Amino acid sequence: RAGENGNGGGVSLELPEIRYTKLFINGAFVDAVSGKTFETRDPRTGDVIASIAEGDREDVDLAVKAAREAFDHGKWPRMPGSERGRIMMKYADLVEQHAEELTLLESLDAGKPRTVTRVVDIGTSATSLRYFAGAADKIHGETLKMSTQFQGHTLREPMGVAGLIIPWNFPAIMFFCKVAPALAAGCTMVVKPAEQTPLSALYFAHFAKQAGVPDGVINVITGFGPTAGAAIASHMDVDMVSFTGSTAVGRLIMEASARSNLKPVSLELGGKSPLIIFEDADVDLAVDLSISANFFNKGEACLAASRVYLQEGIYDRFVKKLADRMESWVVGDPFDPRVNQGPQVNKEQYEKVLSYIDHGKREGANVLTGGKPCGQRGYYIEPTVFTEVKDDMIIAKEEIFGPVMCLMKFRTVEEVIAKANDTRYGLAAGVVTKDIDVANRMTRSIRAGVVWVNCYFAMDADCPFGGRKMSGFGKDASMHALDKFLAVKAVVTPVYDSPW
Ligand code: TXE
Repeated sequence: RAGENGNGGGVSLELPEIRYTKLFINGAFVDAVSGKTFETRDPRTGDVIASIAEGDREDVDLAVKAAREAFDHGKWPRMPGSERGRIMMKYADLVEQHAEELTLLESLDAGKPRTVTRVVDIGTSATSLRYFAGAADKIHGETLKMSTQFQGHTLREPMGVAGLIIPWNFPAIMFFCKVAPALAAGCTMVVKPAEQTPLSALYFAHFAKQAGVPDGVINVITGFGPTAGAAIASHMDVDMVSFTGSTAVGRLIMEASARSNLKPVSLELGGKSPLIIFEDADVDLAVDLSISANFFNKGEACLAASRVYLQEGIYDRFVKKLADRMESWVVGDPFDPRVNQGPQVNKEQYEKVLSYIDHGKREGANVLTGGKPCGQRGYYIEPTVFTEVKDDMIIAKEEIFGPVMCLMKFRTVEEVIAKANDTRYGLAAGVVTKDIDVANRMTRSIRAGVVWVNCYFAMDADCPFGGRKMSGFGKDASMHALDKFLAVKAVVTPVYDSPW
């Protein structure tokens, strides 16, 4: 039950030894030039897990130099794609062989339920590597007939040195979402994991080397955003940046690009996605989807559907069933297999979510479930459902990034289309209905990167992922992600005496 087990870590188990805590530059683990370190903490307790090297501008310079050398003169961009693919397959095998250890690390650092982490976070990482490994030898151009005097073809060449800046909510998935297509394309890279969750990226760097990825191709700089992250975004020798994080920092990344070398950027930012439930929906399915769309990963998901719109005729039935279902939802230590929801990632996020819950109460929304922190220690929050939410309340407009669901009513299809699109974001949406005509109308009308019908969070390596409007632009996953890391070059030659 919500709150009952939010006790800040009662499960004892053998935690893995933290083996990698330094920057990874040119194939070696090294201290930061400044010698500084920062602490990564266990969200169950707030206690320190390990001290990690704190990279800054000088370290980024060294990493970019190594990546530049590996790109300009190294083997990786020049080897046959099939060979890159073979090494990437080996890399995926290593991730899978160490899945248990990686699962513990990721669950510990990010406060994720261990059983889910094994399948979702670590499982998906290996899948993503294999997907792009298979693409590495299928990078084709086009032939261009042009006029009778000329013919052309296009080459798709690796972009160069990629800067990959990663958030803390899915550290492993986001690492491979960006690293795997960059590797397949033949790029070299400097990766900056989030300061809240630096552990898994350093292990992934180690496995890359073991798999045979040459030195300098993957460099990992742990450290903070305004220092290490900003140094990557403004670096004159970084050829592109792929970023996932907040909309505010996305803006800084574009500014840094504009002020430095105009590097292309792709941004995967925040969201305030709608889940729209029509009267004819299967109410059990609708309740299940609303729970996973809001409470999966304790709501720390850019795709979370924190605006749930219910057609009038289903509202009361839905609310009753949802309240019943939440009775068996367990918040607590993510290492306990019965637990559905772990702690928020850190104190800052915990306080941010609680302040949104306070806003909701003050603005007059009704608390159906939750509404409070839970447990004695750590960053646990009860899964919170607000009813009677009005469109202009702060909780209905801003990204909360925590376990908070807002329920709102609507009458007609036209009305809900307008409400769904009345947001600065455009990341995802869900529609629950048995009526194919309504479903088709909704999928065509909603301005978002993905619209799920009778499902939510259905993701795949082959399914493009990325938003519109202030949710950013550019795709992760799918062949569209590979395209980001490739530059198209047209090559033209004259043709004399063509018979055509
Ligand atoms: O994100 P930041 P924060 C949203 C979510 C969350 C809020 C704040 O609403 O509550 O953002 O989270 C690096 N130049 N999302 O503050 O700061 C930073 O070190 C370059 C949604 O943690 O955007 C980290 O590696 N890089 C999101 C990464 O950016 C900088 C996931 C993300 O951190 C930088 C995370 C700078 N000036 C938060 N400043 C999603 N789309 O899933 C920070 N960083």
